[in-house]
Amino acid sequence: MNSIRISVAAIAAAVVATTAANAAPVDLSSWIVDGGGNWTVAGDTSTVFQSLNSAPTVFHNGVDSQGLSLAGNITVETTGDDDFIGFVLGYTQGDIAGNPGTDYILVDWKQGTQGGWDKGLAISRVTGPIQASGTDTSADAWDHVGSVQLLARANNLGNTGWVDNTSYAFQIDFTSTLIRVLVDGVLELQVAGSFANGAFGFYNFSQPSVRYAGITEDVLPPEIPIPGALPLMLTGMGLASFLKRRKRKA
Ligand SMILES: [Ca+2]
Ligand SMILES: [Ca+2]
Repeated sequence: MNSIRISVAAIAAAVVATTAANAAPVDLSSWIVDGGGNWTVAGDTSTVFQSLNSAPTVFHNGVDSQGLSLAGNITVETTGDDDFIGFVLGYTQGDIAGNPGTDYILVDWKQGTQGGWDKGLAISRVTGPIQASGTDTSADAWDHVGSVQLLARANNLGNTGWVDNTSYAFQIDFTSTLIRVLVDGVLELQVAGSFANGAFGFYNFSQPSVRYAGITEDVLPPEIPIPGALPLMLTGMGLASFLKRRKRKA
């Protein structure tokens, strides 16, 4: 059995100031395609567009990215589909097909409820292959079963789909012990645990016309100063004792 311990801190939605003062534009021309998507980097090299209603596909930086914060805007530029957009963290080329030891984090956002999955933004851990056709509504990556283990749904957008032709500002903080996802400056996901290192990437499944624009990268401080960094088990008991400790301290 894998001994990784993952927990979710039930932090109320909070507006967190982004620390983008030193953020640098990311050159996406060196990023790597995995899976069946068609990713085209724009002339400014910090924007990329994925055009196909494809099998699971990733576009990633190919380097260990813990200690970094990635930010930018994500927009679906069509009214014609309602499927998955998102991100991967700790990714290795070939993980879609299931490398030995596959272990990465998937942040995905579905516009519409369909098949065995409800609309909304969620975070999951992937430990095996997720190959499937672009329309397979019973795939592991669609229903979040088998190789894909749901960890949590987002604080506010957990049951809310993305909107057509609407840009969302995202920020993703990735360390060995903590992952945070902010959308439009609001903390949506915060998961503490022990995470494998690997690449930052973008993810689409069965969703065409997705643009990631103005991508920047920043170096995180050594310790992210928030209480969610405590290692807790993902159980009601772990969460209850965490909240109790917080209460006693308060
Ligand atoms: Ca669909
Ligand atoms: Ca689709």
